[in-house]
This record gives sequence, C-alpha cells and structure tokens, in this order.
Amino acid sequence: MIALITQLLILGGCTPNVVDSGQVHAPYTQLISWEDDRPGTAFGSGLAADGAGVWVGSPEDAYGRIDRIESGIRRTVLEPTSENGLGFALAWSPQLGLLAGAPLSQEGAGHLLREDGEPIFSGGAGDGLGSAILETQEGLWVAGNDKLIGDEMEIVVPGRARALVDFESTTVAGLVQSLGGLWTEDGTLPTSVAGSLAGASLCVADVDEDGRDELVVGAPGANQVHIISTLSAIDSLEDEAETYSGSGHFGWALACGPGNIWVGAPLYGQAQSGAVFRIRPGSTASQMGDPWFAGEHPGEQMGFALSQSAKELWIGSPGNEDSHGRVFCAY
Ligand SMILES: [Ca+2]
Repeated sequence: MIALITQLLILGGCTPNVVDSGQVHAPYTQLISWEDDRPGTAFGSGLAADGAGVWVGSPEDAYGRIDRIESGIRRTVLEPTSENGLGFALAWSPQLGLLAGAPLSQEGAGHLLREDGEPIFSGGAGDGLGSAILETQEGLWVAGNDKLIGDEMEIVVPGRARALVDFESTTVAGLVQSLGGLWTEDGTLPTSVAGSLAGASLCVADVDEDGRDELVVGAPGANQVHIISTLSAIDSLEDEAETYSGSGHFGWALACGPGNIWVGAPLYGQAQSGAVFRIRPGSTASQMGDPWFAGEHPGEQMGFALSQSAKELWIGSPGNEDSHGRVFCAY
C-alpha cells in the first residue's frame, strides 16, 4: 500500500522519467528528468540546488511559478496571482531559505520573495529588482536596473546585473548591457568585444584544484568562457583570462565545482536544441568538441540554466511557447 501511495504521489506532480543511462557521462552515472504539465511556462529557466533537491522557476507561467523537486517528487511551492516574471532568478540561503526574484512585478519595480510569497525587498519605480541574488557574510544583495540593493544600502552600478558572486571577498556583478563586463566596488572590468554579454553568468570555485578559487565568466554573445585567477592587476577580461570557445550562446549558464566547469549553450545546434559542455581546466582543448549532454528537440534550449550541489548537477531545458519545459538531474 505504501508503495502504491508513493507511486501516486510521484505521478500526481509530474512524472520523473529515467533517461537512457547511455546519455549520461562521467562523473555522473544516472540521469532523471521531469517535464512540466503545461507548455509555454519556461519550466527550468531558473534553478537553485541546495543539496536536498532543487527549486525550479517557470517565469512564463501566468505570473510566474516556483516548484520544488525533492526525493523524486515535484510540488508547486509558489504560484502567485499578483507578481510578474517570478522564477528567472533563484537563490537558496541557509538562513532565509528560498529567495526568488520577480523583476517585472509592480509594473517593473520588482520584488524579492521568500517561499511564503512575502516580499522581503521591493523596488521603486523602474528598479526591476530581482534579476540576480547574492547572499554574503555581510548580508543580502539583489540586483535591479543600474543598482544593487542590500539590507540597508543601495549602490549605483553601470547596468543591470544578471549574475552576482562573491570572489576575493568582493561582490562581483556581471552586467549584461550592450558591452557587458564585470563590476566591483573597486571599479569595472570591461570586455573588449562588443556584444559579448560578458558577465551574463558567473561562478566561483577552485576549478583547477590548486587550492585557490577562480572566477569563471560566461560571455555568451561571444560564445566564450573566461577563467580569471585574480581581479587585481588586470585591465580587460580578454587580456589575462584563460578562455574556452564554443557556439550556441556558449556561456549563457555556468555551474562550477572542483575540477569541473559546466557550460550551458541553449541555442547550440541547427535546431537550437541546446547543449551542456564540460570543461576540465588544464586538460580540455580551448575549442569545445562534442557536448557533454545535448538537447533532442528543436527549440528545447537545453542548458538555459544550471545549478550544482555536492552530488548532483541540475540542468534546465525550458523550451519555447509550444513545448513543455524539462529539468534534468545528473547524479
Ligand atoms: Ca584554483
């Protein structure tokens, strides 16, 4: 009876499918996927793994939606009736739990919500608050149009941040204006490639396993990923960085861990089915070869979002307005 109830619970949300294990490659051995019930919700556009499971954003579902997948079961945790665009930016805080940005809410003022749906930060007119979220030891930062808003502070920045990380004890914002580039309190690090969208994704980890963290920067407009060992004493992103190149908006999403960088290229392939690539710093050619994991359907946008925990890699494949978004877990 318990087995039957468990099965009904699993089927009641959305059915997890065990994907052909031939599709998953080292270092993982298993792959499971979940497909949304409805098309056009962009299920999987935002992901935030926390070790026990993952939070999944569906920003195109009416006012946006957040689901939780844990122990194989998907459940909807937040389905507001008054937000807008909820689920593009997600983060998980050990203290605060789920943090979800809804940058289109309140006619573009934007909100940052917790799992109970209550706004903990609200933007002013035109702020677009909630495009990126970062919690550091000093507190919480949320990005909006041309500013970062913190617990008791507001900092003007030269553009909207799509990514925020803490690197060398400094908050680094990835800006996605026409030029892109990185912003820190000590100044900006420009990109020399127009339209590179450098900073559209960022991650921090000891990717070459030498005992020190690196900053990894996605530049999907230029189809490049840069690895930066230190921000001090470099003048331009391209000058000093170790660079990997691909195609299909390579670098739109990133996930990093010791010895590995996972790169999403959601427009990869002629049918824009998308793909995820694996970089192993020091042992990978700088030009990418075959994908580590590729989308199967036209317009699938595999690799639009990535999130990694100690044992799992979560991959978002939100699809287009006619298709059902999917989320994959490699473990
Ligand atoms: Ca390192």
